[in-house]
Amino acid sequence: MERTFLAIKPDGVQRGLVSEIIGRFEKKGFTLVGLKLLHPSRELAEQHYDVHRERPFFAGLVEFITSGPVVAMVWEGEGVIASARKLIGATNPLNAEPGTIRGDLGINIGRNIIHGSDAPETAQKEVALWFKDEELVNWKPEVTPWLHE
Ligand code: YYY
Ligand code: MG
Repeated sequence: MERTFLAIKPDGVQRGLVSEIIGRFEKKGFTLVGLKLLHPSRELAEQHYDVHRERPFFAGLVEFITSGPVVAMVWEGEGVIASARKLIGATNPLNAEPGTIRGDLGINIGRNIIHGSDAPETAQKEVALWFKDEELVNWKPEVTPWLHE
């Protein structure tokens, strides 16, 4: 079953948006299989955003992501990687559609509340970077027959 890595960034945690955000993925019908609150190290943040290392915003991005606790999560479900990206919305909250997390809750690209893996390869890499195997729970909600034909 497909899995993706999502992280509520320090702004989302500081603003008290954790339950609001987790609720959206729960209500959609995806399954939470990993969850922890942690204050990311610089090393973890730099590895996570390695593809952006040469971009002008990299230093500020790492500074921000390490500035406080983050809620790291793994969610499971059919099509969860692409669907979560849709629920999250465009990178710049000012361009994100209403109804998306960034569209509803944010106004600034450097404070865009949540991260979501963008493809199957990155999802696999990010899940492995943030979680040990034993931190992930294999389970199937009883509600499954009511979500799938
Ligand atoms: O995947 P997503 O988070 O939507 O955007 P990315 O293009 O991967 O950029 C990662 C992260 O970097 C973004 O969430 C905010 C920040 N950022 C920025 O501060 N300024 C930019 N011009 C582009 C991205
Ligand atoms: Mg990205």
